[in-house]
Amino acid sequence: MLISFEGIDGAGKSTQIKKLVGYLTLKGREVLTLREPGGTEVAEKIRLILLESRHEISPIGELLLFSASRAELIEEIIKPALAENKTVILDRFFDSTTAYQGYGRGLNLELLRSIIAISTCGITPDITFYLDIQPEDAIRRKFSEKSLPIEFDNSELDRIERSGIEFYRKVRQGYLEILNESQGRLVSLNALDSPEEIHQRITALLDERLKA
Ligand code: T5A
Repeated sequence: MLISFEGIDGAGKSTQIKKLVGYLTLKGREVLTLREPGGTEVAEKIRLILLESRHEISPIGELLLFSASRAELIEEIIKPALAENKTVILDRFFDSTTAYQGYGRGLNLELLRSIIAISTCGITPDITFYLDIQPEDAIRRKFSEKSLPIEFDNSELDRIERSGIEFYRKVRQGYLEILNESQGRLVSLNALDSPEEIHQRITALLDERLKA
């Protein structure tokens, strides 16, 4: 089974993934968690370029770098893990590309679909949990220890995070479009609920799907 988590930065994906890994492991499943971009030696190097570098990267360059990282992860780790019947949990997958590079940066969605098809070899999650949150709430949560308003040129922010609040509004709108078109693959969760409430909903849904 392939499960992905999506949402804007600070939505609570990593928090939920940790809880879900505990739950599935207790149920006797062999679970592998991976994050994008990253997950292989080459993909981690691409992650550094994408997030940590101070260089300007064009939208199309950004798209191709995220896609190259994904292609490495698919070939080296995801395909073999699925073949061994492992449960793979992804902290972001191709919906992030559609939301961030498509809706956020404004790249052509048809072009994106073709590149996603090439980089994933057509592999699609069985279920995607989308944690919905307004950008302002996500920023407040992520930087709760710091004073507001957060300046987006803050040197502690990564390259994508420095894109600004308007960018994040477009990304969230993109996720809502993806959700509408997903024919049930994406499940929307209110990221403002407590971590435990969200976890209960995720496990209830997964148990239901596994039974079916
Ligand atoms: N990107 C990625 C693209 O542009 N295109 C792509 O194709 C791909 C794959 C990756 C960046 O790359 C971009 C998107 C991203 O900008 P990243 O460093 O991997 O960056 O960052 P994120 O995936 O955004 O991870 P974050 O850690 O920022 O956010 P999470 O994992 O969603 O949030 P989490 O769980 O760390 O929680 C954040 C804070 O909120 C608290 C937590 O304790 C933590 O303090 N929290 C809650 N508080 C209250 N209620 C809840 N329900 C809470 N859940 C968590």
